[in-house]
Amino acid sequence: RPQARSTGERVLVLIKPDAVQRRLTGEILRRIEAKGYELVALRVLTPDAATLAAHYAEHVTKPFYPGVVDYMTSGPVVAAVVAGQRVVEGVRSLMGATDPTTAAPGTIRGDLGRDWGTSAIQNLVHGSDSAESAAREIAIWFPELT
Ligand code: RTP
Ligand code: MG
Repeated sequence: RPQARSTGERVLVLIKPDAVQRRLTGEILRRIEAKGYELVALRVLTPDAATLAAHYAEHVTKPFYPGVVDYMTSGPVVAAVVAGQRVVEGVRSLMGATDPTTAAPGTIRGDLGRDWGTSAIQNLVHGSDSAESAAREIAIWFPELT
C-alpha cells in the first residue's frame, strides 16, 4: 500500500467547520503546499465530543470550552498531517494569531477570518503548538499513523 514518504518534523492541522462551510479548504491547503510542506495524511470527519476533549485537554475546564465544542461539532473538519522542515513554527506563522480580528494580513486568519461574534473564536484552522503537541494530536486524529 502507499507509504507516506515524509521524514522529519510533522504537525497536525485542522481545517475547522467554518472554513469547510465557506469552501476555504482548497485555499488553506494551497497556502500550506505553496510554503513547501508535504501532505502526509488527510481526512474529512465531524468530530465527536470525546475526540475534542482529548484534543483540547488543556482547555476543557476553561469558560470558552463549551463554545469550542459547539463550534467544532457544527460540521465536518478536514484533518491533515503536514510535514517539513520546522513545520510546527511554519504552520503557526502561516495561520496567524488566534483571534482573526488581530491576526496579521498575509496570514490565513488575518486574510480570511471573519468576526462572527460567537461564544468561541472561530478562526478557520488549528495547528499543533509544539513537536510534543503534534505527536499527541496526530495519535488522536490518525491513530493508524502511530
Ligand atoms: P488552536 O489551538 O485551535 O490552533 O488555536 P490557538 O492555539 O491559536 O488557540 P488556543 O489558545 O489553543 O485556543 C484553542 C481554540 O479555542 C478557541 N478559543 N476561544 N476566548 C475565546 O472565546 C476562545 N479562546 C480560544 C479558538 O477556536 C482557539 O483556536
Ligand atoms: Mg492551541
